[in-house]
Amino acid sequence: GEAPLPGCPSWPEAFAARYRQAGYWRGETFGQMLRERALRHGERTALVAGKERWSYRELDARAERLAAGFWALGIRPRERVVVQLPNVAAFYEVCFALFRLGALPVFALPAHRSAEIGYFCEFTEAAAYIIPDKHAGFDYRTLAGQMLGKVPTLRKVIVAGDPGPFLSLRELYEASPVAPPEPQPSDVAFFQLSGGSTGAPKLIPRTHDDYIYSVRASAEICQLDESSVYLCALPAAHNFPMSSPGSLGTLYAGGTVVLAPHPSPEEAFPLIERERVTITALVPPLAMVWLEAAKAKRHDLSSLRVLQVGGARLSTEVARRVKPTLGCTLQQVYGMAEGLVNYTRLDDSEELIVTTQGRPISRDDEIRVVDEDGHEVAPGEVGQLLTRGPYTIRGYYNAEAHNARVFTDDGFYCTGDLVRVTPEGYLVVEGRAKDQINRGGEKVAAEEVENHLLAHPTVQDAAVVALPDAFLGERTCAFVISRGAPPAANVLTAFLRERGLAAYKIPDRVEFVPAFPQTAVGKVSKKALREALVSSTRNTA
Ligand code: J2J
Repeated sequence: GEAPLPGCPSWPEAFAARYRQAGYWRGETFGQMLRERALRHGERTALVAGKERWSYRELDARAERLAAGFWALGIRPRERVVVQLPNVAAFYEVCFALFRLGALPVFALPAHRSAEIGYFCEFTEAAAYIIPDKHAGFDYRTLAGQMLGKVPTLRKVIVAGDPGPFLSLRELYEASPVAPPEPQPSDVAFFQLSGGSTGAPKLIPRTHDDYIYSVRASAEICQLDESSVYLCALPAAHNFPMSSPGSLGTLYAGGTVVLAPHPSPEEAFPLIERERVTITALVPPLAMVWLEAAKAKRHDLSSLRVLQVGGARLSTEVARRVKPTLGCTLQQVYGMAEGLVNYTRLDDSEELIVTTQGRPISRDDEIRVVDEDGHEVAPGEVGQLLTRGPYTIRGYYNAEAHNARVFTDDGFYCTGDLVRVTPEGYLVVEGRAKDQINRGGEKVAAEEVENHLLAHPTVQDAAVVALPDAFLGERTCAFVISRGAPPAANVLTAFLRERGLAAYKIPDRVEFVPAFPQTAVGKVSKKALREALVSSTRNTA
């Protein structure tokens, strides 16, 4: 085969050989997988989205023609394509077309704006950007116009919908069929985004081999088969609804993926009733909203067998309500776009299901729980989780210095999560050692927001911390030391919005302070800031 993509650390040959030998990596690509499913399940429904219902044959045929269309446009294997689509059928034809061509999607979220998209386009030297026309009141074509003006590598903007001045996805179907060269199973297939804790988001290179393994094994753990109907209510491009087992796991198993345009009960419950949905995935705040709404019993949700909850810590109290209220099995999912995914198993005891975040997919997921000096803690003690395995990356894309910090010399990924391991070998997430806020499953890197705040002339220094919240788990609070008289808080939040920062990263609260508390070594003590906030909130409540 060809040399690996530059800037993408890979597994040492001895590990790769072991993972193949053990049958994890089976030498399959996503392009081949869909083709094979189309042969096997031709007329079964692969996808339901709005008025669209695509059979496996149709999805495969569309991906094939679109791959030819991308090729005719001049998009070549290994070129990066920023894909920012909401939960629409086009997302999947675009993905599979790029997979088949070996061009590499960079999976942006619909909430991202010019700050994030500009960064992804520039950092990956993207050749194309694929968007909806409008979604949730935002016109992505305006954003695309700005990107074309500032990213020299960007040659094409492709719109799923009314193209305005750009190319429409539909036009690409008209290219004459060609069979572009197909990628190798060991090639990088796409980039996922890291939740991150540093100034710039990191890109996660996932190969066909490693991702298909995680998808296949996840589908088995969740007992998916041809009769499974998966409701994709979270943003389709996120790693959780994409692969744990998500829509790709459902397609792997020959089931049906139903797309919800929005995860609210108003949108999702009628779909569950109409399509007889058997499994879906939520973040904890949504699970709480669903449990409340289900009490009204306005919809028949009896087809639902599994409710997966993950992305942030689910409280034991809420976890206990799932089975009595929805009549289905709860499955806790603790995963990360970098790789490792843990599941409670469907036949686990209720106690394990409600009190733990599950155990790894693979026997070859290696787990180490270490203290601040990197020494393994005693069994059952809390420490940082390090992991290595057949679907966990060995490094981020083009990030040598950062990789040296968050991967050990022997290739373990330092998750930044504080966990303990139960006697049964299940993980419980106890906290975090990384500078990140987990806002109801949406990850905010403190430093990224701080850097944007520092660009404002009145901001001398900024520290972003998590504020405990009953609904989201955490909200963001920005502590700011101002130069001279502090501006109004909404001047700063408006400034961040103008800089094109995604809405979920805008601080929920801004507090002006004369100085930051410091640690013994003279760094900003975020712990002391958090504590000050909690006690002042208590005082004002
Ligand atoms: C506590 N924290 C959790 C959980 C993730 C499946 C499920 C989730 C993700 C995901 C994913 C948690 N309890 N159950 O990619 O395939 C926090 C941890 C973790 C970080 C990863 C998947 N589940 N977390 O959330 O890349 O801090 O992936 O390191 O977005 O979310 O975030 P992300």
